[in-house]
Amino acid sequence: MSKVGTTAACGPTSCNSAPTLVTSRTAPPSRMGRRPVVLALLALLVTWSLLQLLCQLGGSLLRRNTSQPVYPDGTRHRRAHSQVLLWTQIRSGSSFTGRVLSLGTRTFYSEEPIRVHNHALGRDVGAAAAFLKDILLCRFSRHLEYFKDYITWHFQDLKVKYLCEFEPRLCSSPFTYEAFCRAAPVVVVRVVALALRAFIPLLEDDELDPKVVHLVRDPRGALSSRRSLPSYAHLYEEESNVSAVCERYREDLAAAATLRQRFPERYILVRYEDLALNPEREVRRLYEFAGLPFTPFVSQFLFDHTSGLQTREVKDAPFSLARNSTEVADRWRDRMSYEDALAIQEQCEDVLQGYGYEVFRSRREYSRRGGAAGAPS
Ligand SMILES: *[C@@H]1O[C@H](CO)[C@@H](O)[C@H](O)[C@H]1NC(C)=O
Ligand SMILES: *[C@@H]1O[C@H](CO)[C@@H](O)[C@H](O)[C@H]1NC(C)=O
Ligand SMILES: CC(=O)N[C@H]1CO[C@H](CO)[C@@H](O)[C@@H]1O
Repeated sequence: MSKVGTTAACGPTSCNSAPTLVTSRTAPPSRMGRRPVVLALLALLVTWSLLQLLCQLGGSLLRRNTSQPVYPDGTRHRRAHSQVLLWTQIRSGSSFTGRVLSLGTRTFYSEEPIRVHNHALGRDVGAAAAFLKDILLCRFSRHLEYFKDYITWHFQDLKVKYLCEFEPRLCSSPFTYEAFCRAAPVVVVRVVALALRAFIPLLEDDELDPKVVHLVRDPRGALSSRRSLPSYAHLYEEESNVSAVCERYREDLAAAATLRQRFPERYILVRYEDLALNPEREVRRLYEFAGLPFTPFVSQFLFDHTSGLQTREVKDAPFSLARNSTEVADRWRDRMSYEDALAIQEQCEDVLQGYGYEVFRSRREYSRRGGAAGAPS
């Protein structure tokens, strides 16, 4: 598995997570020290998952027999869990956000494999939606390729990561994953490849109960970050071509308006920059939306990973917001020339305004950093 970590290192949004994994593997002292903690966590997790599963099974059997109208309209059957889709594009902070959403024991975290492993599927919205549905319903055994290539090395969900480090054989079976996934009250899936309109059929599907977290980043920042990726990180033409990128943002903006109107409680917009500037406020909002308890553990995690005070964490933190996140939010302006920014603004101005980002009108404005002065137009 460590071989996978070094070669196929680039996931949809993170190229830095895999090397981290490798580092932690080659550091035996800290692993040894963590063993009792891992065991305890694991025992807790297994017990808790089994209980959840039993409750759900018991609940659904009882309900099926005794009371017919679980749902008043009689068409919807009882769902084992709810689903949260983290809908985003690459280099937009979704590794961090996904990690934050899957901190507690109530979630199970998956990734859509479409961008990296099945890119062509992304062009067929119907087929992609059907595939996503299987992931949302934890049907991993129907997609063994997905399971083998993808899940096993993506350790965003620490619960699964510890489990696999502790007992690799458990992680070689899709059924283990299905059991853990089904036991979790909330399944979180990160979606990177697809335009937001692909979400609409999932909302209309009676077997699902999905919500969408639409995570966006200033396209100038996202493009700047994509341009600084190493060459082995595969970037698709539509992810680096400015006019194509702006078009994707534009389409998503239109889909967002539809979702807001038709399913107001199922859609939330989160901006990378707000997350970086006010991590706790934004994550509280996210947790409430997802129906997850915001615990002191989450709060501590956020502080450790965004305050910039935990220098020890910087080196082995697998996400981009691990430093002083206030500074990270608009660091792209140091890397991108005014001319490059102008070229993007030319194509993206409506999009920037639609998402509430500042459009710079002069070189002076661009180089000025005035905190609150950069108010959305
Ligand atoms: C970007 O895509 C557009 C079509 O969307 C095309 O006309 C243009 O040549 C592309 N630019 C580059 C640099 O490839
Ligand atoms: C983080 O960056 C902001 C903005 O540059 C600064 O005001 C703050 O003091 C920094 N925090 C730490 C802990 O360095
Ligand atoms: C196991 C159990 O409780 N079965 C009951 C299901 O409901 C029918 C009536 O609808 C009963 O006859 C069964 O005993």
